[in-house]
Amino acid sequence: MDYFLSEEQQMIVDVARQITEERIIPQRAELDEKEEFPVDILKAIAQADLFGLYIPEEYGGFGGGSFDIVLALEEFGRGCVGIATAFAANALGAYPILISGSEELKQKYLPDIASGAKYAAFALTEANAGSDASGIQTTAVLDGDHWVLNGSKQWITNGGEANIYTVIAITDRAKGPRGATMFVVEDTDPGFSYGAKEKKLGIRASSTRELVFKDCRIPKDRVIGRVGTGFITVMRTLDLSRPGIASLGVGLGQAALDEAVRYAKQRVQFGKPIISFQAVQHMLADMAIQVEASRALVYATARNLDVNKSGVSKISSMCKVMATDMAMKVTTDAVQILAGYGYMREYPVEKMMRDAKILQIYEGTNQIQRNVIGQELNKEYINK
Ligand code: COS
Repeated sequence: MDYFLSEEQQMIVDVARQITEERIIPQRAELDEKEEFPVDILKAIAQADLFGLYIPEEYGGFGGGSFDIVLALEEFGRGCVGIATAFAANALGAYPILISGSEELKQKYLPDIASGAKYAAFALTEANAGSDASGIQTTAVLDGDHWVLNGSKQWITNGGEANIYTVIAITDRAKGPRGATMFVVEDTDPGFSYGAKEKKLGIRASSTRELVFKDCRIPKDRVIGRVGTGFITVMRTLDLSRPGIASLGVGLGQAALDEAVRYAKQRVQFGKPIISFQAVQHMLADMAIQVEASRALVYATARNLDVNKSGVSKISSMCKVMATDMAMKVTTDAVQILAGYGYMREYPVEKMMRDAKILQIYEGTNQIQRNVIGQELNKEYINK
């Protein structure tokens, strides 16, 4: 399908594709096996100026938006969702500053994120607050010219690798979601440390780690937006970032489809390539339909987000659900088509299936996305 990309958009795809072909695909199996963070590949992405795709030019970025980053993430996701996640987590970490940060915070942090000189991460989840995001326990208390943070954050992507963390903490428990505030914490801040690196089923080239705050003191001006607006900043951040996760699903689904078609053309059973059997053809056809339909929805959503800055929760959740459920199904079907070979590590599809699972879980489970969609429908139809 031709999506009639502009010259600039096609250039983003071409640059990301070259990095995927030359750097990501050759290294993905080894980085996955060794659970190694892709430092060199991230440097190559930074050299290609893709870290600042969605950051305004005045802060050293490319000045693009959601559609630009979605195009790059689809390509990286086609190569390796683990490596792509290490890259994507920077945008998730930067969005709170971009959405709600003061001019000073933007000038201080965004240029380094845009150049890839410093990595960013987003810290919301806690041991007892996953889907129930407003149930966080980490606290921040004002003490003179500093905020003092106590608590811990769990399963933080880029944990231990990032230098800039956007963290939500409770500043007034009595106010519920209106009593949460976001802060920037730097890796060198006193009282900030890391827990153990997690061992995961998939996306093993990305780092997932606990963040620990023990009387962590940060300057007063590191508040992102106004005190008490942290939960809304988090929700708006996720509205922006979820299409990125969806695009990883599209790239991954495309990669699994490509592997399955290539294999089905060369695998001979009962004297014929297995692609000539209708059972296999129908599986491939369904995979192709689902990949293309997901891509169309993700592109339409990202283009919409670039125009409408609010009221986008429903479409953002819709494309996240569709593309990531698709990725799980399509990668599972690819393993089925490659059968015994598909189950073995010499072939890439078993890793694709392992990587697909997280897409249905992180940045809000697909059950939470359906809640968001359902609630929005309820609101829309209230007067109809
Ligand atoms: N944009 C702006 N504001 C939003 C918003 C959005 N997308 N979604 C909610 N809000 C506001 C609400 O309007 C409400 O404000 P008021 O207090 O003024 O009414 C406030 O935020 C609280 O909203 P709500 O009552 O809907 O919050 P809930 O505690 O019921 O939580 C869900 C809602 C479940 C949707 C939320 O907790 C969620 O998204 N959970 C998943 C979190 C997640 O993705 N975790 C993954 C880890 S991050 S990698």
